[in-house]
Amino acid sequence: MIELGKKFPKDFIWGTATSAYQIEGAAAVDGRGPSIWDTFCQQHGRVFNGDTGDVACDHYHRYQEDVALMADMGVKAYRFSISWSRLLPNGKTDSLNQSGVDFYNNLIDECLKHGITPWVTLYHWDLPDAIEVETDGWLDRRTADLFADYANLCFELFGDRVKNWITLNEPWVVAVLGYGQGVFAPGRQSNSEPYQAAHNLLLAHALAVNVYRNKFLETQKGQIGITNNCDWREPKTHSREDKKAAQIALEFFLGWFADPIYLGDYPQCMRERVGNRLPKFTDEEKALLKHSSDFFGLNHYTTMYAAKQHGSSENLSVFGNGGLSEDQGVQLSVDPEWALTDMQWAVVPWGCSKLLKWIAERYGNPPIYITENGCAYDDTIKEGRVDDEERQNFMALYIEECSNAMSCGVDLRGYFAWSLMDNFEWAMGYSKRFGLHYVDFSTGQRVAKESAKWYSRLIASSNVNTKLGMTA
Ligand code: PNW
Repeated sequence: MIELGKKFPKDFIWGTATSAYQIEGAAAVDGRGPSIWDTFCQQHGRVFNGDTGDVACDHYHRYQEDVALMADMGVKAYRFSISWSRLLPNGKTDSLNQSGVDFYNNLIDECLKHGITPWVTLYHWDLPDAIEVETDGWLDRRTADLFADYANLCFELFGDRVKNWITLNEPWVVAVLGYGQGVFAPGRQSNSEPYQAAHNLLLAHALAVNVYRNKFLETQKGQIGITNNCDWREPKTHSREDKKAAQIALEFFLGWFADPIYLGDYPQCMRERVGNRLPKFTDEEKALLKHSSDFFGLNHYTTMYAAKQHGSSENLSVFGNGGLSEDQGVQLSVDPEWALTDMQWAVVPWGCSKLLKWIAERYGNPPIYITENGCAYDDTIKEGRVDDEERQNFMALYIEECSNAMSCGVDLRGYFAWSLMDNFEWAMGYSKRFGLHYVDFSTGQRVAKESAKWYSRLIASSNVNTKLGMTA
């Protein structure tokens, strides 16, 4: 383990990540307006056990304790998100909520006080409900403009101290799970809306970056980018068909969002296969999008086999009825030998290095930050101790593959563990534990799992200057 730490450069950024709706709670406290996740949770049968983010980890009231947990671990960076409707209850800049401003100011200052660099995500899925109602959410181009206004406000309020901005978290999930399968807010099912929503999300990202670069960059001197999620897709066999299927699957997953930013338009295979359900960018929009990310934010969790689909598109696991699997003509599967996490996601560490290399090759070796990686296990606490060996193994193996990719020339600059603590796992409610800290949701008590201690030692060892044998 100590050896593993030494493989990383001293300035490698080790962090932990969370998001607002998953941890803050205080949903109706101090003037916060509802988001689409608040209303989604109210709908019967949407979220496991009827769970909601009303209280969650009560991070809104316990943020000092939570920053202290990170300080104890020695993490260098904390990735969190701002709740748009806590800052702007109706989504628009005429509704500024001073308590929200105070909360994020306090949180940022608390991080800085402990030498922890804030990495702020502007949008982690919690669209103000007022916008959903008024403009039809991400199906509406006006939502992109409202996002840019909100982003502008955040740069103005917090940009003196925040130097690392992430516009959107995982627009793929918003599009596919929110508008394709309907299992996430706003709960719509369609085979065309995901493409429409994705298009407006991409424009929202580009508009916000444009605001930052034109108005704030010169004085604030930060960096801004987007975080996309992608699994690895391994060809199921060596056949040319399956290799092509894996490539198509990756282009539909990551290329959908990264190609417009790095290459100027949607992947060719998407334009061919989706036809007129895929919106087109104007030349002006293409120019706005191209080079609109200073770094490549990547959330990575798992791997599946891809094969050319023969016959009908039934039985397509998580990609079920979104229309997207039909569009790809790809059959996904997992190897029965692969271990599964509590999310039923396969543990395939080598998929991580393969994906990193694929990104480096396709997009010209951009600086990459893994802004999420981690796993859910059914952790239990015994006499104050949470022995989550599986999580330590998972992280050690994935981090080892990060190091392997770096020795092949991939420009990986940081790793953020998902998550700092157990939290509201969206449609799975509180039934899935991703945390490095165990949270007792009836009392709010946090307990460092063994994985948190392990991660802390890893970080400390990577700070050791091997030549001098001294700590940084
Ligand atoms: C990410 N999928 O979500 C999110 O950024 C986090 O908020 C979340 O807690 C974490 O990963 C764990 O789930 C995803 O179905 C949700 O492919 C679903 C998928 C991928 C990522």
